[in-house]
Amino acid sequence: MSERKMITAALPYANGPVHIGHLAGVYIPADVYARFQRRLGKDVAFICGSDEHGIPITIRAKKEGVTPQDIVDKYHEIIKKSFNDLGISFDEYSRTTSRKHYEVSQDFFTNLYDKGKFTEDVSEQYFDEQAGEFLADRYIVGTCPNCGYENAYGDQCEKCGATLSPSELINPHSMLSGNVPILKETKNWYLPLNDYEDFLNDWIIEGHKDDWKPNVYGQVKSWLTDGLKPRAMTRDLNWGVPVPLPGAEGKVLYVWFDAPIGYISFTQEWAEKNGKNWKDYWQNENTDLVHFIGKDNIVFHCIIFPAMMKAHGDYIMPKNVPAFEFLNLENDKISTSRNWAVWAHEYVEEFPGQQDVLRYALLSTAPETKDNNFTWKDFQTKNNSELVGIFGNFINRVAVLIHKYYDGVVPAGNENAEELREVSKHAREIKTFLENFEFRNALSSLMNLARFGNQFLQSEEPWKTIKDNPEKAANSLFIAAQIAVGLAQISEPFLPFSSGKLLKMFNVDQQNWQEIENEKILIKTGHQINPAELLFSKIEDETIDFQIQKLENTKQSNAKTNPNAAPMKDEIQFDDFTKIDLRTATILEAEKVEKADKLLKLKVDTGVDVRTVVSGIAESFTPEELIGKQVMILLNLAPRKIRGIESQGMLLLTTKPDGKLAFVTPDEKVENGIEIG
Ligand code: B3M
Ligand code: ZN
Repeated sequence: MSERKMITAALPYANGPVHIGHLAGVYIPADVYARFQRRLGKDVAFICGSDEHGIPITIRAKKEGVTPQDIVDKYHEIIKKSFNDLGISFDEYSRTTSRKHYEVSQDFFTNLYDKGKFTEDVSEQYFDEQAGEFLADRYIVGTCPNCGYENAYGDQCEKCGATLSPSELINPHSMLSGNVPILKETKNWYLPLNDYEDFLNDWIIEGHKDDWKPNVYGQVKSWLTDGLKPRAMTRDLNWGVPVPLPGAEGKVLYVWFDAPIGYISFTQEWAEKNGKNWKDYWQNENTDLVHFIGKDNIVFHCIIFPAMMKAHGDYIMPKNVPAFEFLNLENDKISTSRNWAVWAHEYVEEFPGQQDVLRYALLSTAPETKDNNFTWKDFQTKNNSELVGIFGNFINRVAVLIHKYYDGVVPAGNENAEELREVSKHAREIKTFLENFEFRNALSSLMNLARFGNQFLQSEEPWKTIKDNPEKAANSLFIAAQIAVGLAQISEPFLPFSSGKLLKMFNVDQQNWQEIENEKILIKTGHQINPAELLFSKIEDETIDFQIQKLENTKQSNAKTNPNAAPMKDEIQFDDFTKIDLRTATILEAEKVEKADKLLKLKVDTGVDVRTVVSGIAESFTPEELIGKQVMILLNLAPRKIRGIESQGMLLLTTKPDGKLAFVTPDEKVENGIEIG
C-alpha cells in the first residue's frame, strides 16, 4: 500500500449550491477517506474545486440576466463555504476559471496536439444566424415529440425525461434569438477513444476485476463492449478555456476535457503554496490516485480522462474510482432545477453546531452500492437514538462519573482487562472497511464500540459499586475511560467536530491510527480530564416538521405549470376584492425623478381626475415612450410620499423573461376611468 495518496473529489458545477446528494455520494466519503489516510500517516493531497465551465452555467446566467462569471463567482463562494462548514478537509479547493487552470489545461491540450493524438473532423452543428453563435443542444428548444411539452431542450425533455437530439424537436428554435437554427459546418478536434480500448481493457477489465466496485467495473465493461468512438474535445462555445490553436477563435475545450485536468492544476496551486513537488502526486508510480465521484461521472473518470492521461504519457492511472450511487430525498429524486433538495448551506444555518449529525446521517445511508433515500424522520432517529442515546450518553456518563467520584482524575484499573482490546479491535475493523471504501460498515463499527461502552457501564454500574466496592468502581471507570478516548480517536474521520470536543474533554492529543491499534492504554491513571460537555442534543419533532413543511411548500410550488411563478398569496373573499378600485387610465406626462435611477414622475388621466403617480419603471421605459400610453391603475390606493413627491395610486405592471417591466393593459383602446373587475 503506497505511502502517498492523491485523493480527488468530483468538481461541483458552480451553477448552484451543493446538496445532501453531493455530500452523501462524493464529498463526505472522500473526506472520511482522506482524514483516515492522514491518520495512517500517509502523505495526502486531497484536492477539489469548482467546475465553472459548461452549459448549465451559461443557461443559468442567461436565465438570471447576468454573465457566466457572475454565476460562478457567486456559487463558488457558497460551495466553498459549505464544504468548509461541514469539515470537508480539502488541502486545496480551487476553481477552473483560475489562470493556473487555463495554463495547465491548455498545455495539456497542446501536448496531445503536438503528439498528433487528436483527429480533426468537420461536422454540422446548429447555428443561430442572428446571434452569430453555434448552439449547444441545450440552447435549442422546441416541442417534445414524446409528450408534446413545448419547452423541451435539444438534448432532453425535462417533463417526460426523454433523451432527445435537436433534429427530433418539433418547431426547434434558438433560445438566444428565438429563430429556427441552421446547420453549419465546423471543425473540432477529437480524441479517438477507440485507440485506447486495448489499454483500457488490460488496465481495468483485466487489472481491476477484483478491487473495483461492481457498479463501476460493470459500467466500464459495457462501454468497452459497445465499443468506443472518437469524442470531440473542443466545442464551438464562448464560455470555457479557449482552444490554444491559431484559427480556433470561438472554440473552447470541452468541459469534460478541462475539468478533470483541474485536479492537476489545483494540485500544482497547492504544491506551490506548500513547497511540494506536484509531480510526486501525479507522475509517480508510487502514489495511489483515488477519484471520488458519483455514478454519472464514471465514463469520464474511467475512460475519457485515463485515455487523455495515457495519450499524454507522463501520468499515473487511478488505483480506484469508488463511484457512489444516488441519494433520493423523501423517496423522490433530488433536483436542483425543482429545488427538491436539502441545501448544504441552509442546513448549516438551520442546524448550527450539528454538522456531525448530517455527516453521520448521510454516511449511515450512503448510497454505496445502490440508490438510497434520506428522510428527515430517519435523520431525527439517527441523532436522537444513536448519537444522543448511545454515543453521547456513554461519553457523558464516563466524564460526569469521573468528575463526580474522582474530581476528574482517571482512577486506577486493571491494565490487562479483556475489555481493553475492544478499541484496537474496532480500529482494525474500521481500517479494513475504509481501505475497501465500505463507509457504512466502518461507521457501524464505530457506533458498535460506543454500544459496547454503554453495555459495559450498564453491567458494571459503578454508580452503585462505588459505595461498597470502590476498587471495582474505579476499575470500571478506568476501562470505560479507555473506550471513551478510543472513540475520541477513531471517530475523527467520521465526526471531526465531535472528535475534537472529545479530545479536549479528555485532555489528550490526537494519535495516529497505528498507536490506537497497538496501545491498550489511551489515557493513563492520574490523568486530569476537562469538564464534561454534551456532544449531541435531541432534535425535537417541530424542528423536523419545519423541514418537512419546507419540502411540502416546494412540492406545491413545483406543481405550478410555471416553476418561476411565485406561490399564491393567502386566499381572500370576494368582499376583499370589491374594496379595490382598478381603472383604465392614460399617461399624459412623464419625467425622471432627481437622483433616483429607477423612478419616473407621471401625470395620469384616470377618467376621474388627472393625478401624479411615481412609478419604479425608469429602467424599463423612457419618459418619451410613455406619453399617451393606456395603462391600468389601482385608483384608491392611499397616497404615499416617494422622494418627497405625493404619489396617488399605483400602475399595474409585470416582469418579462429578460427582467424588464411591462404594463398590464386592455388589449383594445378604452376610455379612461373604466372599472376593471
Ligand atoms: N462537474 C459534476 C457533475 O457531473 C462534474 C464533475 C467534474 S469532475 C472533473 O455533476
Ligand atoms: Zn417530453
